[in-house]
Amino acid sequence: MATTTKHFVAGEWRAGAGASMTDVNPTSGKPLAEFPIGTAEEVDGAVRAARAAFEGGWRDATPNVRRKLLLKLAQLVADNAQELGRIATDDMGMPWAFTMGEAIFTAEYVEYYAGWADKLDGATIPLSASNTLDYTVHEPRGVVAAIVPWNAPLSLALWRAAPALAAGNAMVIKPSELAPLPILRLMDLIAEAGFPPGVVNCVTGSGSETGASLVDHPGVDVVAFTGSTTTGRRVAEAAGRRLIPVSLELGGKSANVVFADADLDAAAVQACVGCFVNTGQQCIAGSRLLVERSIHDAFMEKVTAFARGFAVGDPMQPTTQMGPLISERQLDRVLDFIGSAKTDANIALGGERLGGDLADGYFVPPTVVTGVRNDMRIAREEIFGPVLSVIPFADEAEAIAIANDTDYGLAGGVWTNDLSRAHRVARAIQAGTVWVNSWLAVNPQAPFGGYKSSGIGREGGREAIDVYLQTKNVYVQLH
Ligand code: TXE
Repeated sequence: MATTTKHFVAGEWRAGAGASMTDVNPTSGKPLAEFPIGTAEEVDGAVRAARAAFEGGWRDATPNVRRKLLLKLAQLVADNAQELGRIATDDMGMPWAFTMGEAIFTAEYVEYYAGWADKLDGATIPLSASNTLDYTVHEPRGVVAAIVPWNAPLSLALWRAAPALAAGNAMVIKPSELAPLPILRLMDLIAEAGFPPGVVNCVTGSGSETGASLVDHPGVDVVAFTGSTTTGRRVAEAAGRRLIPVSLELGGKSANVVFADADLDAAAVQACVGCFVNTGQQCIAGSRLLVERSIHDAFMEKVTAFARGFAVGDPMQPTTQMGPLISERQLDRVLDFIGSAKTDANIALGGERLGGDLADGYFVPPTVVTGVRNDMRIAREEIFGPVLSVIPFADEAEAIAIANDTDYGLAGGVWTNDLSRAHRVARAIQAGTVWVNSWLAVNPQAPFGGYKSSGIGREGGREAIDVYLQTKNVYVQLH
């Protein structure tokens, strides 16, 4: 009998009042838990709890109090990395070795933003008017709604929560209906760290009911959303109606460009890792591999040889490198994309659902599709699966044109040993992150976010805090 989870509101666990949904383990296809679908009334209760906490003292908590609480939380997340990792692996299928690492890495994000809590200083501004003192202060906005996806639930929740809390806001988090459990465990750690009741609340449920109620709630002052571009547009429309700021981290279709003069062994490894990690379910997947025509065949031999060696299987095993897709729906979607390429391109590796011991889960192996044109569906839409679309190019100009011929602009990569070309191409790629001779690196200190339809705003670095703050200018007439 699967356990039934609760909402976390005003520092206490509250049973759901409405219907529930089943959370499924994607490795076994078996139910893991029942979780309540937060109703509009429950969302209202959570937003009111956040507002009460904000106005009842949290807004005025001194920066060093916020810093210490965040440092405590970072420590708890790191100390509980094994358990948090196991919960995430059961819930969404990323291998345990990686979900544990994700928890430890995410603790560093929280530490980093703890450091910002007491450094959000304003300015004194010299005016042309004499006898006037002018200064600015940055104030928290109030209640932040954070809508979180399933592909890295813990880190994507804390990438939002850490800067929002460092800035002095209260929040309501809505986890994805596909992987709510790591975030519910995080609520225990938030309480244990000592955050006052109501500062962080969590309401589970569907996007159409719970998520939409939260985004539309008049008590929400900022919406921070990570998810698909389609839903991101809906969220931005709702925020636009209420004229509140929104930060959107959306999808991608990133191009990884490999020139003939690159270190081809390193490029082949990273082309695979950058696309297949987390079963391709990452916004920064290097899902379009652009290869200079003169080295195409030799390079693709290296890529397919490495991809073939990926250990796919039970994500709780320490040697597993790739687990299942998140759901049966995602499995069907990925197979449909692969099917769409079968007539016009060449499936060089993978392409079929895995059976045998893995037949109950949603497993697809690393899949390499060669001979792809950039106008094909697999090259244009975000697949969110382990599918690498390989597109040949003749020269630098063509590579840049193909890389930028997309609605998305989250990331890009360039592999070359020519220093000038590396910088030229990095400058030309229209994306929020460009990796040179690497792929996948993200860091708390560095901004991360999208150009074009990949989003608005940045996570990481000082910039991530701005959306959670508003600036007040104070004029003081001196006599
Ligand atoms: O995403 P959704 P889904 C992409 C990826 C994937 C596809 C679908 O291509 O295959 O999106 O995934 C909440 N108002 N990414 O359906 O719908 C929802 O409950 C408010 C890329 O899971 O965008 C969940 O909490 N909230 C991405 C969150 O939005 C709503 C990560 C994301 O769900 C809502 C995830 C509404 N109207 C998917 N509708 C990335 N950038 O990494 C849904 N939600």
